[in-house]
Amino acid sequence: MSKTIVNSWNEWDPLKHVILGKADGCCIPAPEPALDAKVPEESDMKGEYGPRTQETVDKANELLDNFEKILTKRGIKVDRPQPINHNQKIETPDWKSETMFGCMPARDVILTVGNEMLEATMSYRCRWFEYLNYRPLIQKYFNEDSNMKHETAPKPRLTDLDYRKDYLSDSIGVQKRLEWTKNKFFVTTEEEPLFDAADILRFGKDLIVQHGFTTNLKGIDWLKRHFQNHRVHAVNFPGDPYPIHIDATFTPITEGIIINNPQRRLPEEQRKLFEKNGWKIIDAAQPAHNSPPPLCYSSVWLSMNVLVLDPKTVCVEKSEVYQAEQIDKLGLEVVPVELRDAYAFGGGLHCSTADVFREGNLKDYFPNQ
Ligand code: DAV
Repeated sequence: MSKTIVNSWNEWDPLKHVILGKADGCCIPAPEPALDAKVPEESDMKGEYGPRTQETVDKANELLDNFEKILTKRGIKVDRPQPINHNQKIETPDWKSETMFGCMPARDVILTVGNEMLEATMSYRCRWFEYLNYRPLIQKYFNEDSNMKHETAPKPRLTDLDYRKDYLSDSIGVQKRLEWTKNKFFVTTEEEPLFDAADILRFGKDLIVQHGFTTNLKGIDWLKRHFQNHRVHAVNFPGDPYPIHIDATFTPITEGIIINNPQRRLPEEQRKLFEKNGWKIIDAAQPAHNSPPPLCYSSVWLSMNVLVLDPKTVCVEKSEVYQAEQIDKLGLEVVPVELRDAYAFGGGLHCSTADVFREGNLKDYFPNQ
């Protein structure tokens, strides 16, 4: 038997091996239908695209390298992707895109479930080829671990049929957006299965998946059929005008406790699964900032985008003092990690990482369904 390299069933078991993204060559992608729906109307990014400045790349990489050191010191093996040139035109028979995006948020692309690493379909054209940054690592795991499964979801066509034209307007307004997202009228249609890996949280036998801009119901159906030994649950969070990725909205911080964005509460009906099984869903603390850093897609709620190292230890972004205080009061150790100046490259501590190995086996945390 070869060595087990890939094994991770949930978000909180002791982390031993992780992929951490890089900021190299990251581009602000050119306009495209799904992306336009996500960039907030008042954002400083509207209309901008092309490579980010070397100065901001260097700063983000300095912080990411430091994050690597913190993890390594705690005995966690850290692997880094091999960045491809993101600043090049790409195309398929169906579309062209001026640039790609980058390889900082590894979590968006790779979903690890047990011994399997699954490359998500992704839902933006500029991110269609993003898996290539991670292929050297995944190939290595495949070669070294004879039990590891390398899977890739069906590549989507991403034609205009995948996106609702209603979202192309520049002046929808937050009120209308909130109404639409509450009614699950998202930018992506049900043309074909779509999902980003960061819409999925792993709770042993149960996978919790956010239905929103980046993951559609067909994508969730695909996941159900793919993970036949799991129970796959769709959730949605009214109150979020730009619902992409679950990890600034709903975050398990240890077994039994989830922090939920108080502006994006899980609807009553969907809370039952957690409550019936003795899990607590509590409001997350307020973010320490009133606005995101410059040229950043994500909201201030990256405050909740924590990386759990083990059931008693949580990495929290260094400036997020309220979030740190809340986690500390819950009796967990907080490891502060400075990363705010890397947020613009694709997210926070959870986004920038993808699990390779956590101790522990497949367990049923929700026996009462
Ligand atoms: O609140 O902007 C960010 C999630 C990034 N993976 C937000 C969601």
